[in-house]
Amino acid sequence: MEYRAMIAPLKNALLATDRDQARALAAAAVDAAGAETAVESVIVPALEQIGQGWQSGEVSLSQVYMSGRICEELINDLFVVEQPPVRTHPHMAIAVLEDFHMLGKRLVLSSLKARGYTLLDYGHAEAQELVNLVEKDGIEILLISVLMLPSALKVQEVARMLEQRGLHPKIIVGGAPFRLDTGLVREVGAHGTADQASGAAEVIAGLMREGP
Ligand code: B12
Repeated sequence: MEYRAMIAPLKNALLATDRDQARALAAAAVDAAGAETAVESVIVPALEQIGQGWQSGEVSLSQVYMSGRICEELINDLFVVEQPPVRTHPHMAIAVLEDFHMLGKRLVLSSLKARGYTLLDYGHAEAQELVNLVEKDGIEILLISVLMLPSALKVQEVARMLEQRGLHPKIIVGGAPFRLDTGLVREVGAHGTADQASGAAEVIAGLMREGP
């Protein structure tokens, strides 16, 4: 089966909470396309379709929840990071701001680690808490993942509080609201974004070339 043709069967397996079938499909997609493409082109679209189904009332919240859990397990198993060459780069951290959609962050983290970047993982953080952590750790590049618009708008609050403390880390944002509205990145005071987790490394490299 061509790997993109696995989206629909994977979606059905997730909705049926059929872990074994979901795992078999994910493994086949990895064999066909490699882990990163399998996640971005098969698992993420399957989850997006499940989200749309929930919005239109065909899918229950418990199905969305279980699908997210299963995908989290699959992604943890698929991304076995081998020892990449260590890079020298500014001090970096990543967080999910305000909301609890954690998979995007997980993918960005794996993708960067696989490319030799080292970064702190703040997990989920509220705006004030995030600013405190950035100050304490002297973070120079802050990556923020969100999936809900209200959380995306909170980035502005983070940027403002950082500014007030005289801190000027580069902020890279990502997640659905930024994919849907390309103007939002600048609006909230961020310096860059990428539609896919695998694009984060390129954005970081660009910001490093620009300098402080
Ligand atoms: C799974 C899921 C959940 C799970 C999350 C489990 C988990 N551990 O993460 C659970 C069940 C907990 C959940 C809860 C809720 N959810 Co929900 N959920 C989803 C769903 C189906 C998939 C999200 C997902 O994991 N996608 C896969 C990840 C990998 O995609 P991603 O985060 O976009 O990441 C990709 C890129 O954006 C990028 N990226 C992400 N972050 C970053 C960061 C950087 C720096 C960069 C460069 C790139 C990058 O890389 C990734 C791809 O490589 C979406 C549907 C959708 N269309 O997205 C709804 C969705 C996000 N949820 C939604 C809602 C409303 C909720 C709830 C409020 C429901 C409720 N009534 O309780 C709660 C809110 C919880 C909270 N406070 O956060 C809405 C949001 C609407 C909106 N835009 O505001 C959506 C869009 C569903 C819908 N169509 O209505 N949800």
